[in-house]
Amino acid sequence: MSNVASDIPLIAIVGNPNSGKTTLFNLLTGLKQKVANYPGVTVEKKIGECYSQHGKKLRLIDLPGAYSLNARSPDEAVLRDVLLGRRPETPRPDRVVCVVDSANLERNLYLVSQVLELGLPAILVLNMVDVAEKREWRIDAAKLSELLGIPVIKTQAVTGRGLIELKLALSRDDLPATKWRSAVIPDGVRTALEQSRGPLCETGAIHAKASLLEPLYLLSGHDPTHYGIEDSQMGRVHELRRSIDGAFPGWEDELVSARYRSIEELCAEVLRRPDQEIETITTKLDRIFLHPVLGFVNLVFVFALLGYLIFSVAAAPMDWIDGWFGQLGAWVESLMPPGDLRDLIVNGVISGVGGVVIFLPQIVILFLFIGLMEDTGYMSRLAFIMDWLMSKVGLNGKSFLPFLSSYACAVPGVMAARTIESPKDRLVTILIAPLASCSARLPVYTLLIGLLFPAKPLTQGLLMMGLYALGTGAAFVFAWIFSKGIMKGDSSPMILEMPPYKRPSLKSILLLVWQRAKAFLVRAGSIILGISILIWAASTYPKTDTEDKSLQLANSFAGQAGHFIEPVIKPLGYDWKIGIGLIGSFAAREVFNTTLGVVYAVESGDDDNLDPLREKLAAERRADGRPVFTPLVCLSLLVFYVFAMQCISTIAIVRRETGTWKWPLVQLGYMTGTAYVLSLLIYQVGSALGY
Ligand code: BGO
Repeated sequence: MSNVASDIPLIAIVGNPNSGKTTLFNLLTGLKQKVANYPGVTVEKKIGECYSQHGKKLRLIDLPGAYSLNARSPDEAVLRDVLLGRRPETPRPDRVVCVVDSANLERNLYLVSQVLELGLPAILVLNMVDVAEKREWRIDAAKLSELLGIPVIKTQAVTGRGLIELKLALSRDDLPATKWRSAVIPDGVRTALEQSRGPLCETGAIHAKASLLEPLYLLSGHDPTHYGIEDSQMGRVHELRRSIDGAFPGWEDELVSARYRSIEELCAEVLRRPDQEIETITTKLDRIFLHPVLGFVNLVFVFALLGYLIFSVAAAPMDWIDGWFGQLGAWVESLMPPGDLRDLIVNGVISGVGGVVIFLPQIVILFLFIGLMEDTGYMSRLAFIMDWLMSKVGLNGKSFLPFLSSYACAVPGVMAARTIESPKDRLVTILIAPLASCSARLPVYTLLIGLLFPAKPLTQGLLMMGLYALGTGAAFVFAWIFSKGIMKGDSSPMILEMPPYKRPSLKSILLLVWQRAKAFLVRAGSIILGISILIWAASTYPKTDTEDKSLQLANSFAGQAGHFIEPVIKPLGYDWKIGIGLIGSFAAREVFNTTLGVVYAVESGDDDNLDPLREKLAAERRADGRPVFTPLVCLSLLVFYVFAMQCISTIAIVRRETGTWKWPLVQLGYMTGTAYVLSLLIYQVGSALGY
């Protein structure tokens, strides 16, 4: 999105993540906003318009949340670069609105102190005053304003409280910048930074007229992505950094401490807390949900309940959908004369798409559950309880939220890893994210578990939970291997926001469920439909001059492909028809069901293709009369699907997020390799033991 340079002032909203910036931005701009990405990075850029209390037009930019300008993540690097005017496509803001969470005043003031020092006219917004008031914290805004020399306004962005005062302050043409300095750069360091200016100019990192803060933040940043610096020049930047570190050991830590000391002094003057922390509902509930033992018991209970609901509650609506697709197929058959076109519609389109759409009820339950956990604030507690487990494998709790979203789909999960500061932790999280059993695996799990334990919802639920646990456990093991053994780099300490619990909003949960259900149906109606037609065509052509449908299938393109890979998958217990399913599902996992649906429908001809797929699989026999889908084969397949990397979209997003093909290929290799070895072990050992 280009920004037309104009005389309308550009106002940046900055603050820590979860301080309420976006809520405030939405409150000010309403629907007048545009969302795009900053070029070169996957960080969201939000620009909007609003009017001040005196009717003056203003442009607002909601900058990425950050804890410090010493950037540790791409989000923080973008914030630093925009505020320093280092991003040509985004003009340097004319003013800043610093948003802080009043209930976390000291920590939030760290970033504010750095931003204010940039010398821009500023307003400080003390948001979430309601939370601070509940705890009986008294913040003297007038005194704070006097000490900082800028307007300080209390708001509650979710209700609009303080909005008028903020808009009045935004109207001021004489908005001041602060004179407050929280940290003074020692003379020696200042000289060294001055001296680094020349070499930094040569690398193209800064302009000759750049303020001293540019070398300061570039040389004390921890994120390797420096905007506008060629990779070939980064060596020079690191060299400069090392030389300052060598001459003034610990200079950065000293600056950090000095800043915190000034903030403490400031807070001592303006903040009064009760001697004893006030008990809120949140602190009471947290005593249970964050308890080392009770919290964990609760977590297991929540996931067991989810597994059970997915099988018990979803069963009836799944039967209805199955019935509707059956009737639709029968109806089309009764209307059309036999032939390839009827075959395509009934066996390709209806069987293929129906085989996936039937899982809609389970997807809806899964997302209702996720929505409920997110909207009540329980999700952040889950991340907190998992922190100790994560720390055992060399990660921190921040990796858990991206991992948790991967249970829905690895694509948003991988994207959510952007919030992790340490590049190493971020990469490890991206590598293990697809081991979380995503919703595309659900159809495959359900089909195979149904074959293993027909009509036993409790056992089915437990096995389902077992598969989720297997994927999760494996993710921890691989995280440990990657972070301890293979990759180097520091892990950053966890800074996790714990929002107060709140009553879930039915509207926002239903919106989430609707969006996910829609995405699922759109996928079924586009990608899955396309693949179904392809698979139908591959299983129908070339035509063999025979009445025998099985022979026709075996000679088709799909049959030939299945036979081609059969030697590789036979040791796992799979035949060539399962092979066709495996090949199909390398694009997307749920295509396994689609493929088998199409393959068996094509093979069986028109007469009995309306039976549920599970019954057809149960009846399938090998040449020697033994069933194809024995319990051992089902188990081997289930384990294969827990581990194998079968998702083009995830591969594409990992390529985009890591900027190289190396990592998606590593992921494809280690996941599919593990899937193969474990499925092989299960089948071979199980067979040897006589199962
Ligand atoms: C959740 N008061 C209170 N009490 N909450 C506020 C206020 C306020 O003044 N302002 C914002 N919030 P963002 P960033 C949430 O989403 O604007 C809340 O990152 C939840 N969500 O509603 O996103 C706001 O842009 C589940 O809360 O912040 C949001 O800076 C449980 O603060 C959160 C509890 O606001 C962050 C809260 C699924």
